[in-house]
Order: sequence, then C-alpha cells, then structure tokens
Amino acid sequence: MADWDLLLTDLHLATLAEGAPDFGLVRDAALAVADGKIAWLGPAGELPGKSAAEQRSLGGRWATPALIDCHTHLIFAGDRAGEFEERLAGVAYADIAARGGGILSTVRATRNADIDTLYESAHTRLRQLAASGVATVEIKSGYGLDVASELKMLGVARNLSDTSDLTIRATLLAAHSVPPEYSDDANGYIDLICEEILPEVVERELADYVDAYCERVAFDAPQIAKLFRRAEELGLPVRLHADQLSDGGGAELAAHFKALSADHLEYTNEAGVRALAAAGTTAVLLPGAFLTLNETQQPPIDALRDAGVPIAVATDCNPGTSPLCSMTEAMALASRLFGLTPEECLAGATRNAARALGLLNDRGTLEKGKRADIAVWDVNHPRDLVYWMGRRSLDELLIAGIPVA
Ligand code: DI6
Ligand code: FE
Repeated sequence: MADWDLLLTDLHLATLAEGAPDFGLVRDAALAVADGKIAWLGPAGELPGKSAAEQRSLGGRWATPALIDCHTHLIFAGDRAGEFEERLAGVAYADIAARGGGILSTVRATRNADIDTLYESAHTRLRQLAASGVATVEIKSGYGLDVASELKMLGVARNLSDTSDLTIRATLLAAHSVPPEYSDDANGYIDLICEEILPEVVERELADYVDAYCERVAFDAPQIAKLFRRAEELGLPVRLHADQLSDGGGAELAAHFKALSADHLEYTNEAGVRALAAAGTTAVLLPGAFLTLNETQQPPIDALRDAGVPIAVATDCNPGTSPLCSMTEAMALASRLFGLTPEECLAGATRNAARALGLLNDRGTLEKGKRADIAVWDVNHPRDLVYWMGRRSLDELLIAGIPVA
C-alpha cells in the first residue's frame, strides 16, 4: 500500500491560506493527496520520501483551491433576455414588473416547469461554472414561492447534488418575493413560510441555510426577523440579501442573527459594516448584478476592509439581474467595478466563499488536512485569473483528489 494516492510535482501553489502574504505563493512545489484530502504540500525540495500510487508532473502550472460560488439562483425556468433587451432600450424595470414581468415571470415559468426541465437547464449552468474552476456551489430556491414549488426547486438541487461531483449546498429563499396569491398580505406569506414551507424543508433535510431578500420591493426587517427566529429554532443558519437597492438596515439585521453572510451591500452604512465585523459575518459581493442593473453606488469596500469583514465574491447567477455563469468572470468584474485587488478577488472566490458557507474548516485554501479540491490553471501568475476576461484558463479540476471531466 502506497502512503499517498496521488503526488503532483513541478507546480506552483497559491494556497490562499489565512494570513499568508502574496496569495500564499509556494513556487516549485509538490502536493500529495491521500483519502481525498491534502496529505502534504510544500517546496519540492522538502518533499518527504514517501510512496505514491500515482505521480504526475504538472509542467510548471499553477494550482489554487478550487473556486467556490457561494451565491447562485441556478435553478429556474424561462428566459428574460427579452426583458434585458427592453431595459437596454429604456423601458423601466418597474414597468416590466407592473405588467407581470421581472421575478414573477420566472416564478410562473418555474412553477409550470417539470423537474427534468429544471434539472437539465441547471445542470448545464453547473457544468459551465465547473469549467471556470468551481467545485462547490450554493443554490437558492425562491422562484417557487409556494409549498410545492419551493420543495420542487430544492428537490432539483438535491438531484443535482446526487448526480454531480461538485458539492452543492442548498438554501431556502422562499422569502425572495411576495407571491401573487399574497400580493396584499406579505405577513401572511411569511407565516406560510414559518409554519409550512420551512418545517417541511427541515423535515426532509432539503436545505442547509435560510435566506431572505430585505428590500422595499420584497420583505422588511420585522418580517425577516420573524422568519430568522423560526430558522434559529429549527437549527438552520441564515444569510441575507441586504441593502442591494436601498439602505434597509439589512447588514444590522444579518449581524443580529449572526448570519453566515450578508450579500450585495451596495447601500450598507458604517454602522452596518461595524455590525457585520462584530458578528463575524462575511460580506458577499455580487458584481454581476451591479453591472447588469447599471448600479452606481458601490459597496463600502474601504469600510469593510478597515473593519476586517471577510469579503467573498460570487456570481449571483440568475435570469433577471446577473446572467453570469463563470467565477473567473465574477472575479474580473469585482476587480474592475469594486476595486478589489487580484488577491482579494481570489481569496473572495476561495477562502472567504468557504467561510460564507460555513465550510472553511474543510475547504477554501490549500492546506494539509483540507479536501483536495484543486484547480490547476494555465497562467503565468494567479493574478492572471483576475486580469483576463473571457479566457478559459482552467487546465484541470480535481475534486477530493479526483480529476473531473
Ligand atoms: N436580488 C437580485 O438582484 C435578484 N434577486 C435578488 O434577491 C433578482 C432576481 C431576479 O430578478 O430574478
Ligand atoms: Fe441573489
């Protein structure tokens, strides 16, 4: 029996380990895998004399932790490219929404779609994310907005998880929008989530987290607080779409419930940033939505940095505001639109994305004992991953030490 299952030699590492300077670079390195985990890594000159069942030279390529997309709405039916075209021609989003377009058009299509149709289209998007180096993906419900349709969406997430090498983490986002049946009674809908949808989801173990959309066009802080108290009772961690289009006190609300993440944050104020820092909540920035909505108010990047709030970057892949299926592209956008450094972008797509999912103990950096989820890239330096746009730089993706197609 060999000591290791796989030994990779002749590669450079960007470990992204916490506190390590300069991407955690280790040049001229080797990395060994045993039982799906990283068993050893370091400079090739220090490699211990152990045996490996398989040994491969990577020809001087760069390895990083596999990327993690910690915020997506990957499962949906229908198509809103026509709406996008109308918005470019000057039609207001509010007018599109008023005639039944917007989120509710995706809700109609998703309610009417069968499981296979939802699965196939989400699976295509999942493969596209994987092609950008992603091995872990969070997927939200939120286009069902009734008991059966929210369960259907989470069932599709479960099917994707069962049939994919990637790790899928599922989030109940029933509080995404007020459904037409409750258009005059958002409180009644929150009660339906608390009393029926959430308990059923917990009973069937269909979700890992609970999310909500805190915004004038969706739910207010007291409504979400009620939902989050119920999530707490039922033992599910929470995350929040906060302060995307207006300052609704979302960051403070997320912090109050010790949310794993608060996402968007364009309009978050200083007090909100301090609250996130005190709560240990990760800020998830979503440049694809910022770009598509033509936003001009940037998230408070300097304040987040000064307060030491961990910053993650994600695609927010969804048909309305962020038709984006690539994490390398999300990093490229975060650098240009938000001024994140290449190292911040890469940490945001690995270490801090893992933190936002509560998975940092097990992935998100290249360190001994962590899962061997590793992306191998055809680049000259890790910063190239942020510099290039629309370039397919991925050479190989290992998940738990096994190359995936
Ligand atoms: N924020 C957004 O930008 C999207 N959802 C959310 O919570 C919009 C989703 C959509 O338009 O379908
Ligand atoms: Fe979102």
